[in-house]
Amino acid sequence: MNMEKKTVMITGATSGIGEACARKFAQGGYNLILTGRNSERLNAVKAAAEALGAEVLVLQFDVRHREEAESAVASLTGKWSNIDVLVNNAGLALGLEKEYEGDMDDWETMIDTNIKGLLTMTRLIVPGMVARDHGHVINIGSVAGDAAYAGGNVYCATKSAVKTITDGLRIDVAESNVRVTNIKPGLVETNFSVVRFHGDKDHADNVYKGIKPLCGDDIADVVFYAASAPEHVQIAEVLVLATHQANGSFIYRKPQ
Ligand code: NDP
Ligand code: 8X3
Repeated sequence: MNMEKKTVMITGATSGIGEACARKFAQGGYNLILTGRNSERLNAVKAAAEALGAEVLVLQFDVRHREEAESAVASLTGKWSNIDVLVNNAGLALGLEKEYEGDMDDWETMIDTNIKGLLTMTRLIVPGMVARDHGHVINIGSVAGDAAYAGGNVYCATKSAVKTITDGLRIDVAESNVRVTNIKPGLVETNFSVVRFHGDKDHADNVYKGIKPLCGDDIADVVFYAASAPEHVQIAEVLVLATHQANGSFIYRKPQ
């Protein structure tokens, strides 16, 4: 039997959770649309996914640039325009300063990427899902969206917005078979902390001292599980924490 493969679009597929999702969905028999800013990294992830049997299309753009996103999505034709799953993953934290000392450019970058970029992709992709009466939007939120932690202020607010935007979309598509999921990871060891601390690798490594953090594959497994549930089952929200993390603020670290 020649079953048509499903297609997943993953934003921020060049690293960490997005890259792990690319591998997982390739292994799971999907074709992939990988989006990101770094074409060299996109092509490396593409080659790895093709080696796992997926057909892969790469779209290079920055989710903060609405026109780039619009023309990338408009370039999709044929089977590539029928997206079954959108994983809104592109995102970042910058800084851990007190709110009254924070860098306003960092705030703008986080808000433009984590909130406005996610909304742009949702606005561009979901109409097709509604028209086909089929699809799944999986947003990568965070435990940070549940409550603020020290220095988290604006980043936590963006992930809180992801929760509300996800819940709002779920209401707006409830008449259709489109499903909407918010996956909320805790500590995941990726490039996330290196980016947060503006390239300071030692500082980033300290975040994961004394605890075994999650890895990108742990989150990709949960994303794929949600996407694989029967169509009448909507995994609305999942909080995924390392075993020694209790919430955004409380982490038990083994003495070194
Ligand atoms: P990484 O830094 O490893 O990956 C982030 C990805 O997002 C990269 O591919 C990055 O691309 C991309 N990205 C960032 N800004 C943009 C942009 N403007 N346009 C397009 N792509 C962009 O971190 P993670 O894999 O950990 O992060 C993925 C998501 O998971 C984020 O939304 C993050 O907030 C969330 N998350 C992470 C947790 C963690 O502890 N790691 C926990 C909870 C949630 P580039 O290399 O070009 O910057
Ligand atoms: C990423 C997890 O705890 O660093 O969203 O905010 S945390």
